[in-house]
Amino acid sequence: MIFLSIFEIKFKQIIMKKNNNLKVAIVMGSQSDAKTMALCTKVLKKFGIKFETKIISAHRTPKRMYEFAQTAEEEKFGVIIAGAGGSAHLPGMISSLTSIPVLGVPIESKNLKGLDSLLSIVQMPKGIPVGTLAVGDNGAINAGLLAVSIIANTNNVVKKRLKNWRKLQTKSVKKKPKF
Ligand code: RP5
Repeated sequence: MIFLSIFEIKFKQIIMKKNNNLKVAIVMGSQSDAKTMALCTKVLKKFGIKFETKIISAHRTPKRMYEFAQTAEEEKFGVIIAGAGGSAHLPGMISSLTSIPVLGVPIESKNLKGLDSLLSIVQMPKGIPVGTLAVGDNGAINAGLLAVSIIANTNNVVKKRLKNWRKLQTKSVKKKPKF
């Protein structure tokens, strides 16, 4: 029994070591998504997590999307954040090609204010999941934070930073409103 738990601890340490420098990929369908998706990069920088950014469109650059998703694991990405607007199939298509967790950020579109993007991303039929965040800036920031949480599972330094950041956030909320 004791031997087993020592073995389990060692195994966990090995897995942690192997995964403690996983990167995050931030991909977006168009240059026009960059302003929103920049908020993800801000979050990741704050927590000292490595990331790469790319423009990948499911319909305009399908080969690029395929190649990216096929090589994402060997490139040591631990999370993929995909932002897209309109008929936003990018996150779902990427998720269909890799088992790395995919977080979808619905970009606020001009005509439908992002409702089109939200429904396209959130309504994935069972079998291929996409973790869908809120429309626009809130979604981009929370996608960054969720990526931090996922990376924190195998990286104790990041876990500590996340816990501290949450404590500070809680402290910053005033008990009484100002009028
Ligand atoms: C999607 O189409 C992109 O994610 C973007 O949100 C939307 C519009 O793209 P542009 O026409 O601005 O390039 O693929």
